[in-house]
Amino acid sequence: MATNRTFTMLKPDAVENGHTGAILEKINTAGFRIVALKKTQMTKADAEAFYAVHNERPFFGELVEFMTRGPIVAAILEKENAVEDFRTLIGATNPADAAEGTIRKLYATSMGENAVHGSDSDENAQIEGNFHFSGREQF
Ligand code: RTP
Ligand code: MG
Repeated sequence: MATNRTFTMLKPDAVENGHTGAILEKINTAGFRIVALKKTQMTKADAEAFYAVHNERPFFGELVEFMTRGPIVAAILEKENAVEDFRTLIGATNPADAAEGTIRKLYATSMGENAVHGSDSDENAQIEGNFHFSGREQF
């Protein structure tokens, strides 16, 4: 299987609750190589653009409010089958449905405040990674 990349954000709830180190350790142990990594905070315009695909959904305003309320940790990750394997590692969107041992099962508090983002396709992984990191920040 080919090596490819995914993009993740440790969301404001995970960072506020002090789970950054534990989540990065789980990502590392699962075999992902860190290509790019930073702590940053999204503006309202950033979050509206990043989540534009959801702009008609009823939770959009709440999502933008949440994602901008504090710092996030953004990262590009590399591994064989990265997109699918990372979504398996993080678990279902709603932590109540997430499998035991997944990052959302361990660290998410609700459907909205669910600790981590994971890209849903190779194409979106590239778009999302380039949204947060320049070419000079990706190794
Ligand atoms: P993500 O994009 O963050 O990795 O999450 P996902 O694919 O599992 O879920 P998606 O459908 O893309 O939704 C994006 C994020 O919006 C929030 N959400 N809230 N209150 C709600 O009903 C609701 N539904 C979605 C979550 O933060 C979700 O991760
Ligand atoms: Mg999604």
